Amino acid sequence: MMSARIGRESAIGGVLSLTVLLLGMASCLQSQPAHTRLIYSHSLLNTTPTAGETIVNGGGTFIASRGWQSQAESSQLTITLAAPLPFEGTAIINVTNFDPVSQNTYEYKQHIFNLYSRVYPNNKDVFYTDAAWCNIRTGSAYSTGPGVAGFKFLAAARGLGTRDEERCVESNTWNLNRTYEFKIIWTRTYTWCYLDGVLMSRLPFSGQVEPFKYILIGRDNLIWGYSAQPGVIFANLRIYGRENPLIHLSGKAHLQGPYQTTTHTMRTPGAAGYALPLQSPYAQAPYTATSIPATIVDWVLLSLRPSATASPLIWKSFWLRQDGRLIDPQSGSTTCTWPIDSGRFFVALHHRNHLSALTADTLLFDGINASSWDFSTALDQYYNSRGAAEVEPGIWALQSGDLNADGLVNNGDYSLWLSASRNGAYGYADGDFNLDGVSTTRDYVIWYNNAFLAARSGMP
Ligand SMILES: [Ca+2]
Ligand SMILES: [Ca+2]
Repeated sequence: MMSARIGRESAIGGVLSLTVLLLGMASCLQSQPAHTRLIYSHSLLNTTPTAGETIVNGGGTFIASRGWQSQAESSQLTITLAAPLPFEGTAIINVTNFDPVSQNTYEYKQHIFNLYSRVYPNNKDVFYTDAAWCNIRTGSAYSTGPGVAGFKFLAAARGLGTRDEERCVESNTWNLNRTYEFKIIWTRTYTWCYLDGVLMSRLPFSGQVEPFKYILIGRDNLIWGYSAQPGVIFANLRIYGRENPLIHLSGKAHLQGPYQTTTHTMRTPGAAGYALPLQSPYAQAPYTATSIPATIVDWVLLSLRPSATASPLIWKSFWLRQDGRLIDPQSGSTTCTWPIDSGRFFVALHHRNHLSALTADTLLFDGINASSWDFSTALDQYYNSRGAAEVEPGIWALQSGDLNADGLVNNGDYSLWLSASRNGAYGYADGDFNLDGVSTTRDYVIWYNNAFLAARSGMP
């Protein structure tokens, strides 16, 4: 009886161990994503850009149909990408004529492939910044004996405090005639380094705030630092991203026109006796909803841009709820999404008769967590601290009256408003600055006050 019971518990223990093992394997597989969408590639046969990047050949030679060869310790092929890489991706490069045993005769530490978020003449200057980097370093220093050599893989997601490193495959022998493939995968948690599809090292990589933008092949810095392994021929650089990228925003803003100090919320069309159109009024991002919740105040238009003056990367129509929360009409959720790669972007908020607003700074979109921005808390949440009015103490709202969307509230808007008003516009109308369903002198007063203040958007 006793022995049967023990046996059963052992069996349960065995099942539990197996379950834990399988769960562990599953989470390990989950955290090693397959990035299959090509976002950048270059043959490395020349310096001709393929995607707006700049490529500088520092002391190497292009060999027809083979690639770029590092000729000396000082050799470097410097690739400055046109756009930063996502916060999750895979970089692959092929090397031939590769043997760290015989080619690392001068320096113990020689580099082959480096990803950086920023670069300096001496790249140790990145240590005390928020920079991110990954290096594959070779050298006879990383060897278990004569005739063999391997690597050190180094990575830091955010400055020296996050740096980690690991020696790997130090007993490898090498064949100059073979083609080897190096692969670095990075995510929000780890970075992995592979040789010919076999994992060499995995290092922690959490907290990255600066996306990779520089690829240094050979020497790992601009002037001073670790040198290149001479003789190696590099080719066929590829960078992949997530198959279905998505970024997330949790946002809040108020509109001056419909804001009511009695309820600390915005007036809704239902309460004012009219209905919102099911179709977004913004031509940049057409979207038609099947129904619109009664708590929604109006359609708004959001765009993302890498710099304050850059052209928008993407537009999308959203809803603004009476409490100021942005709602994604596709999901009805307060988490707003865009199907693009992670990165750092400014967010612009546009409304059909209020001044446009731009976030005062870039937001980091990591592809996993929702970034948040609240335009309602302070004027300095707005780029250039302009374009908002304090509608009650501590509550800021986009200023109303910009009917022609030129970033100013002035006579140009008045003319348009006057014709709308004379037409007796009611319901959903652009001349309705307070969104109460009719164009009246109440709207004129809003326009007048903002025009008197020479209200203008802070968006460049
Ligand atoms: Ca205007
Ligand atoms: Ca009105």
